Amino acid sequence: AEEGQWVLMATGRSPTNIAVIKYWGKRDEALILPVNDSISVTLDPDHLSATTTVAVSPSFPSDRMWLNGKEISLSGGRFQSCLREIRKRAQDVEDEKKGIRIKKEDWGKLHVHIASFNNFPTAAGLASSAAGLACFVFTLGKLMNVKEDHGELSSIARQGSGSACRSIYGGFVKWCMGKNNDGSDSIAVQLADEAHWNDLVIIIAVVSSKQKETSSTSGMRDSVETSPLLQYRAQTVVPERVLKMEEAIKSRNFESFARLTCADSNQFHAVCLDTSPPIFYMNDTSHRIISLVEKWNQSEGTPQVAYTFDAGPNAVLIAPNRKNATILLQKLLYYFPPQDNDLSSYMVGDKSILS
Ligand code: 2P0
Repeated sequence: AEEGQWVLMATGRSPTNIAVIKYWGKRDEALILPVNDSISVTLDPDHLSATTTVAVSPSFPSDRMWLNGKEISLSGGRFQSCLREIRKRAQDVEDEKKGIRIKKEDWGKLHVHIASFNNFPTAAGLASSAAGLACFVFTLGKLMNVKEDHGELSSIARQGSGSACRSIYGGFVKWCMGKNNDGSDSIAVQLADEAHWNDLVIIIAVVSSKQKETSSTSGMRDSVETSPLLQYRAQTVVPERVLKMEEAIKSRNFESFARLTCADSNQFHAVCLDTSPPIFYMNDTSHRIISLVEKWNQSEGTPQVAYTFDAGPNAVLIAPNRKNATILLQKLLYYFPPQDNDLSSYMVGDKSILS
């Protein structure tokens, strides 16, 4: 092909992840370094994931990006950070069939076009930035023949959105906060792979598909500046909880996993309430779902299902098996009949959440 006419492309897919030990608060805003470790479950890519195609061509005069078919601005610092970090690590690329050779020193002169699609409603407030940024970094790395390992890629994705670093891996993932000031050790590690705890079923109850009022980024900034509970949580509660959660995951101990997951979600929302001015992410329906689960768990004497809520009112419910998932869906349908129109359930994972 003549110069200026060729286009080279790569496509990738990344699922979103749900934190069971929450990330809330940064110690460095520019590098996105957190105040505590966090742990998450990466979902099955068939359900909530981003698919991204990155193209490069000498005929592209600038970097451009489309999200769900609509062009969005790439001028935000976070995309630029990821683009810069991947470009720095780009290697020689050769595509004999197309007769394309790109020397690593030439990548700086080439512009990229990025098209990303979510297979779930972006507006539903279901952690779309985690999947999107992880996918962007991973696919760009593939296109530019970047040789760095998953840990290094997670560190780059982190600079796009904190929670994105955990979506570089499937299964159960820990984001280690790290000690260094340059972020070199603030990376994600896989605790257990996709096949480890196959029986778990995740159900997402969409309480509201409205966009959240307080963004995570500004919400956690306010919490760091004003919440005394956040300091206590980060220094005293989370370190111990992370160890217990790692143990619960390793031994597939659902009782311990469920208690830790619910407690951590509740403490995260307590930190939000402890922020000045207070941040309300959950609503009345969210609270009713918590009561429903707590009553069920108490009546059985041991957790039947775990709940966790992120920066919005939607409930993420984790059942230990299909039997409990089915009972849960029956309860949700009974207490929140569809004509109420304030809650629709979305079941993630036919056989399991993990594939
Ligand atoms: C988490 N959340 O651990 C927590 C729980 C929301 C509640 O990570 O500023 O979108 O891009 O680093 O990653 C949401 O925060 O924030 C989040 P930035 P992000 O999943």
